Amino acid sequence: MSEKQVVPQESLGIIGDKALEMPKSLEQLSESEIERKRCISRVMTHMLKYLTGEFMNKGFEWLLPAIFSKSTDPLWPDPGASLEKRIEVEIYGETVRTTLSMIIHKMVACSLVHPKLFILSPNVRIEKRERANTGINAYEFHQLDFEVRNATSEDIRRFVDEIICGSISSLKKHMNDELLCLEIYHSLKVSEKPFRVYDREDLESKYGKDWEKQITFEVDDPVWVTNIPREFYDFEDFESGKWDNYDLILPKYGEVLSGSRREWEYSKIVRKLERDSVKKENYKLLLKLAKEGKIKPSAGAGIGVERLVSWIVGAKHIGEVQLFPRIPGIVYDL
Ligand code: ASN
Repeated sequence: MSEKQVVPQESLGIIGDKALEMPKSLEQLSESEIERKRCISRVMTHMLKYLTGEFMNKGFEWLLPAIFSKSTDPLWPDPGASLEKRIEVEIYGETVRTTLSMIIHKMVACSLVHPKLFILSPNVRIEKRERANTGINAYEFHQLDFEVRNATSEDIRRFVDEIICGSISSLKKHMNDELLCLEIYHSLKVSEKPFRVYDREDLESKYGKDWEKQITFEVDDPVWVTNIPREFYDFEDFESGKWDNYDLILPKYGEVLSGSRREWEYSKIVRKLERDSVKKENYKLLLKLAKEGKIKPSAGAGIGVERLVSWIVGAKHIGEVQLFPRIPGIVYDL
C-alpha cells in the first residue's frame, strides 16, 4: 500500500462528517504508536477473557467457527448492510460461501445439540469501499456470537447489560495501567443497568430515516433499539407487524450487537425467504430441519468484538484496534 491512502469520500458515516485518517499498517508505526497498539491488544485480551469466562460460568459451550459453508447469513434485506461483493468459491465441486455470520450454524447447533452456545467467529463482509470513512466498518471482523434455546429477547438483553457493564468494571480494576496509557481511564464509566430500550418506530417518528445516526450521537450510555425489519431469521409477528429483535447502540459508535428471538416454524421461514427473494436452495438443511419440527425456539445475538473495543478505547477508526487492519477498500500486505 502507498503512504497516504486515498479513499472515496461520498459516503461519510457515523463517527463524523469529515474525512478520517486511515490507520497505518504495523511497519509504519512510531514507537509510541506501537505502545498504543500494545495497550489496545491488552485491553482486548482482558475483555475476551472476561466475556468468554462469563459465558462459560453461565453454562455455555464454546464452539469453534466454520469459514466455508453452503448456508450463511443472507445479510439481506437489512438497511445496514452494504456489500460490494459476496465471496463464493467452489470446493470439491460444491459452491460454498465465506461466513457472513454464524447465524444458521447457531440455530441448528442450538436446536440439535447445545441449548447454550457461543462462537468467537470471523465474519468476512466485503463492505463498499466508501465505508472506510465510517470508521466502524472492517471487511473482516469478529463476533462473539451466542444463542440460547427457549430464551426471550428480554433474557438476552439483561444478560448483555450484565456482561457489558461487568467487562468495563473488570477492565477498570485490572487494566488501569493500559487505560491510563490510552488516556481513557477517567472517562470510562460503568453505565447504569438496565440499558434503556427504544422502539425503532418511535425513533423513526422522531428522527426520520436517519434515526440510527441521530440516536448514536444523542445518547451517553449504550441503548437498545427493538423492532427493526431485517433478515428472515429474526422473529416477526405477522399480525402486529412487529419484529422481536434488537440492536445495542453505543454512544458515538453505533450498532455493536444485533440479535433476536428466532423464527423456527417452517411455513414462516419459507414465506419470508420468498418475500425477501432469498434463494431457498441456499438454506436446504435449515428448511429440512424446520419442516421436520427440529428447529427449536431460541434467541441470541452477536457482539462485534472490534467495535466494542473501539468504543472502550476511544479509537478514531476500527482499524486501530486490529493489529492487521481490514479497512474497506484497503488491502495491506498482512
Ligand atoms: N449475529 C447476529 C444474530 O445473532 C446476526 C448477524 O450478525 N447478522 O442475530
